[in-house]
Amino acid sequence: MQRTLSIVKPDGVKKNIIGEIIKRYEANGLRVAALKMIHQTGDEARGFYIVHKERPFYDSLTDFMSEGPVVLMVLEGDDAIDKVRKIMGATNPEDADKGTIRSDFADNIERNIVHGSDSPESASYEIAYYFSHIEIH
Ligand code: 3AN
Repeated sequence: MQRTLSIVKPDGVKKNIIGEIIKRYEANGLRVAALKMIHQTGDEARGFYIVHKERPFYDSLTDFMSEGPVVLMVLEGDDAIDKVRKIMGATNPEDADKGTIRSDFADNIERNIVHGSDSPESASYEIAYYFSHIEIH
């Protein structure tokens, strides 16, 4: 059993596909262990993406992540981290396999609909960033 953090980003919320995204996770054997919607500040988004602070897209990415509400969820299941990344598809939707969330819905490499933790270490940091232990079931 493994846990990972997934986010429906502001573009996914605007496109009204929260349910479609959760449905794909559940259909692939993942269980929603925690769920909430927040509209975070720029500082909160910058803290979440602190590992990218030297990257050229850091300001633009964190502006985007705070432009509107996001849906945060903890997903649990066998191999949850890799499973979520396969269901999302490649970071750049042009490279994403057909049938993945990003191939089906994303506009570009930045506005790419969903986030998923990329390692057990980042999953631990990211889950604890948004959820307290009493919110995870
Ligand atoms: P992933 O979300 O697929 O793990 P990361 O961790 O490399 O991708 O990047 C974090 C986020 O930063 C991406 N989800 C995307 O929104 C944005 N991003 C990544 N690379 C670029 C880029 N070259 N230009 C603009 N935004 C980017």
